Amino acid sequence: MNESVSSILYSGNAWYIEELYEAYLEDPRSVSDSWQHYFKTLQLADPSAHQDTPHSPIRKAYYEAARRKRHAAPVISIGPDAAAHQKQVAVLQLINAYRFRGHRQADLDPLKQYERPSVPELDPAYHEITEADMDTAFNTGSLHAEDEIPLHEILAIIQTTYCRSIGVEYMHINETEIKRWIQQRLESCRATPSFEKHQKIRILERIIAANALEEYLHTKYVGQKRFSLEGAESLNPMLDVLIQSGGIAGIKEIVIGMAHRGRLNVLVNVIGKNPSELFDEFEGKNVRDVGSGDVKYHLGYSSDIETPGGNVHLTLSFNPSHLEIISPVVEGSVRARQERRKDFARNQVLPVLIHGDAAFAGQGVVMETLNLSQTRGYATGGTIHIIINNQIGFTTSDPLDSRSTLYCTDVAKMVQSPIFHVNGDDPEAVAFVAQLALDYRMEFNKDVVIDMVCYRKHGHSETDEPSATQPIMYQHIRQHPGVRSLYSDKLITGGLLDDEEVDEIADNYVASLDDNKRVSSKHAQNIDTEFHIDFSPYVDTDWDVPADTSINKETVQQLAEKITQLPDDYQLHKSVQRIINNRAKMGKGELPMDWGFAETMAYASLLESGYPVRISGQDSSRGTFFHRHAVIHNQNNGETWLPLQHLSENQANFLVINSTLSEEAVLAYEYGYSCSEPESLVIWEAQFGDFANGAQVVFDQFISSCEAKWGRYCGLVCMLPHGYDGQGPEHSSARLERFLQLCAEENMQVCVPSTAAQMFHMLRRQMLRPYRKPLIIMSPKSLLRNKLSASPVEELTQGKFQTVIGEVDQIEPTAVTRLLFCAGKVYYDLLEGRRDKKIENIAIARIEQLFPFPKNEVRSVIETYPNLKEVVWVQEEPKNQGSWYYLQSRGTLIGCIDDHHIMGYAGRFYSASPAVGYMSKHLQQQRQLVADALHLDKLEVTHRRSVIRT
Ligand SMILES: Cc1ncc(C[n+]2csc(CCOP(=O)(O)OP(=O)(O)O)c2C)c(N)n1
Repeated sequence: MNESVSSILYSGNAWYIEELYEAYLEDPRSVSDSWQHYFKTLQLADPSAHQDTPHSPIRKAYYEAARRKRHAAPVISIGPDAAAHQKQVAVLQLINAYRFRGHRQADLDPLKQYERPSVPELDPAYHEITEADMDTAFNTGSLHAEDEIPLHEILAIIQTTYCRSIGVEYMHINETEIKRWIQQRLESCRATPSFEKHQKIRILERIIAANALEEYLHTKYVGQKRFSLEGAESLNPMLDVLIQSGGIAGIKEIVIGMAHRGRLNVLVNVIGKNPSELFDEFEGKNVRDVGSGDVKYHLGYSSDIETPGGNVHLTLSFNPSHLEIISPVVEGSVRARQERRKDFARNQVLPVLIHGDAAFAGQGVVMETLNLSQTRGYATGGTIHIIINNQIGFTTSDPLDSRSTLYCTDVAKMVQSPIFHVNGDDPEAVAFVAQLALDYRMEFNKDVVIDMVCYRKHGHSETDEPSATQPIMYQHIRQHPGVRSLYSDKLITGGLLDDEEVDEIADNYVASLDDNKRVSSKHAQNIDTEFHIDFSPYVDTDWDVPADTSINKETVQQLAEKITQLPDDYQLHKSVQRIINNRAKMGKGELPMDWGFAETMAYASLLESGYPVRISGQDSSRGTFFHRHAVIHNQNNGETWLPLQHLSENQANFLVINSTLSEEAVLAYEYGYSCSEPESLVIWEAQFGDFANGAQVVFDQFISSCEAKWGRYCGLVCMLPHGYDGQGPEHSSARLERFLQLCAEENMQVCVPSTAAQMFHMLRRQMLRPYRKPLIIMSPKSLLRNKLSASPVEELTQGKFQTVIGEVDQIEPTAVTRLLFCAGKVYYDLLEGRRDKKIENIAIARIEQLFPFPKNEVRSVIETYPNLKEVVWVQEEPKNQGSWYYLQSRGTLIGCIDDHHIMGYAGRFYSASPAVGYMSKHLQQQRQLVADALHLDKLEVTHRRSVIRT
């Protein structure tokens, strides 16, 4: 191979070579001899090269479509002179090098702390181009210039485009069409915006407002934390572009997620919170009458803003301090809003996520959220990510410490996102990039990143001293005039405004703050409430508000038929066929109904009543334990069928999703979804309950506390498979104790259903009651196949969810001296043990809802037994886990027993690990705890007895 050809065959040039190859295939003479020779040998050497070339019909169609869309770029023409051709190739390589790596030499840092790195490929000499070539005219390829211009002009164009205030990474994108689109947008204007006077003044106004608010708060509330935006004021004009241009592009709602930095500023200056509300919060007044409340920089807000394209509803999500966890929450909320609007193109509701540089690079949930972005169950049509890259995370500013990547944004390349780095000191470039990112998102429905490089004027908060750890950086910052002054000067020098006019903008703004006037863009007057989320039916309702969850016999039969009907010629796997056959029998009452049937019937009946159902989790469509089969696979051709989508014409939407292998982002997403859609049954299912620990932050910071902190309601259901089957430490416990510890103030429900019918009624109750609180279910595993837990089909037509199930056998109440309470599958071990040994003085009751604790029901069970001496809690979990500690707290079991009762415990002993790893040991422990509970002294005691009395 010719050396100069081989030297450019590095992967970065693949796109360029692809183009040459395409030209070669169309007309071999259109490329130079050396390339002809090379392509010929390539084809001879590797016949498979043909498979993925434009010869393949798919590729050909793709190229043709791309070519049609592309602007009229001339095909590279290479004349007969080989040396000239080589030079031309070198020039094209140089142009391409700027597309790939120009960002490395872009002017991005307002603090100008570092020398811009030298990048060999950006040096003409690297491509064997000499000074003498500079005046020679070359073909520019597609640089939006005349066909042939002198090389020094080409160089000026590519440097202007790629190395000024905007540094672009986009050549990592696989799709040529997308690369071309970005290239066209950048190169056609040399990445140099030309705003009109009124647009520039609007940008300036937003910068002055951003800056003036911080100064106002600084003087009025001395020493109070506000996580100032100073140094990053260009964020506000950027958001202004997204909102105003978003409105023009047809966006109706924007949901914003952001952390602490600049949040107060965005709330007041962008979303339009009344300044007086913020001032009240600074003064510590309890302005929002919600439970325990939250600090001001975590609060959300909504408003409607006028744009030339109509009103845009803005929502800033409530979020905790835990960095980045708001990202999937926003995505879930956006998806719910899109579905409410039937916005299946996903172009009416836009997610905007504002990140810190350290958090974006450091928090794993960022990657998990990006991984959701193009999946069927989670896509939101593309998110605009904005990084407030102040080049520091608390005290960590050295990239050697804060990340392993060149840029803080590199993780976004995993979804082929283009990345626009932009200097925050150039607000026009910032506004240009915002428009470009928005257009990109609307065109391709994919994620896009704006990395606004800026600085942080003060410490992490205003009470923090930054120069102790960043002395040099803060020397630069102290000398920096600030973007407000830089941009004012620019407009004054350009003759657009004079000093007085600039001062007037600032004075008017401060006067508005003094007068408590709204300072954001114009608020909309005629607000369309059609798509507003209405939680009013659920305010101040109680968990025990009655709900008729039964369905009549005809409905049972009709639904059972529908969920077992399949299209003709549908070949099922034989195990699935058996399950479907059994479901048909269950519907007719010929078989007791199992959990899979009962659950499916709950969904079917809710769908028929107009409640959409959305279930997500790992392998949820089949069910980890092979019990659900919400998606049926045709064994002949792989087609799928979802019976629950074929109930009737007017049914609500059913969606079941095999989620990505994430807990944190997926659970947060479902939380966000359910908070925005109270009329949908939203279920997240863990594969095994303990994997929910990867999402603990979501339980702690959102699910259990969103109402107390922010007054937000959420009806999310979490199914956490739980139960001791001898599968070892990692698959036994959903860590029930943690959920019970989080329970207070009726914040959520924790239930352990023990029969199929209970599952049915519990799921229906979740929607039919006017009550929206999270429901945590310790869901079954081996119990799914336990015949004793199956229910007669009549239980669907009568009854309701029972928070406590009392004794089911014929036990004479006066004979009972010991009452066992338990939850979940251990009940069946106790029942069998007692029946087996014909014990008559022990009654067994199940507490199916552990929180809110059903005191009255528990007490009435206790009162059934006049000669009762002992109330014993029986659990499979070790003593330091499960419910035992919780049940000793006031308001629970201990509060229900009388003075003359002894309260005892039968269960596993204290343990560091949730369960043992050996089946034999598990069985031995299980026998022992049942023996302890049933007082079977004959049983050999092989480990320390675990009955205690308090
Ligand atoms: C998960 C999590 N870890 C740690 C913190 C504490 N913390 C708050 S802000 C911050 C630095 C964030 O840096 P960056 O993302 O760059 O944003 P900046 O504050 O610089 O705007 C840290 C470590 C937190 N809030 N959440």
